[in-house]
Amino acid sequence: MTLSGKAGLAVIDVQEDFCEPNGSLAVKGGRELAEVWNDLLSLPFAVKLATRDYHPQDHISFASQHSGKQPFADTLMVKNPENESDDPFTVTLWPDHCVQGTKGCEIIPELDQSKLTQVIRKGWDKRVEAFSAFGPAYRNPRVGMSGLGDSLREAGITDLFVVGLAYDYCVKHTAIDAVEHGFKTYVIEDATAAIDKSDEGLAKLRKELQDKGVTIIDLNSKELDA
Ligand code: VGL
Ligand code: ZN
Repeated sequence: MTLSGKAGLAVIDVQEDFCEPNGSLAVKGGRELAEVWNDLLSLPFAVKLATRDYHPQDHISFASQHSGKQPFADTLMVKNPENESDDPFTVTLWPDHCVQGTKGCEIIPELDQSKLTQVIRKGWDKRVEAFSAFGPAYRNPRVGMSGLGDSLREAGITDLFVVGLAYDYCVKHTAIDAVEHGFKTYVIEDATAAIDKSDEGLAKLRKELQDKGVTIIDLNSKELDA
């Protein structure tokens, strides 16, 4: 295929809080990928979007909002705020991160934002977790959707390439959602970094992505030939 015309690139959550040295939820090896992302942004994708995790201070995913709960160790069952009988989700509780207006919420300066066609904010509804660029995972009814599916379709995009941070959370969920929204979806694995870098963790992640219809490629793959 040729990238031009029908392919979009989604650069997920390349923000200070997901990067060393000061990020509250830093992914090792994240900031070092900036050059790779900038190179990808130079390819002829028709849409080049970045996302920002964009939480209010009292977001439900912060352990600090739940007394006695510890980040990473504890989870919380979260219902669809618009329909208590929709499937609830068990969410991991995190350190406070990507709070609107803070340094941690900023896109890292190493990313060349001048190449972006759009920036999408997610995670702004304090009632729900939202790993995916398309919005939270509730389906009945959908809540807090970003409108990304429609805007990509209107732009004529059929294929979406997903990179950024973190591979095992927001990259994963954006890619799985993109398949559900009908896009031929690729994760460029060497343009992502995971929180859980264990072999077992990565093997499970790859299988889950492939089972859901996501194609895992790398920077040398022919799919990226312009
Ligand atoms: C993310 C955990 C919490 C991510 C966002 O961008 O992968 N992970 N919020
Ligand atoms: Zn978050």
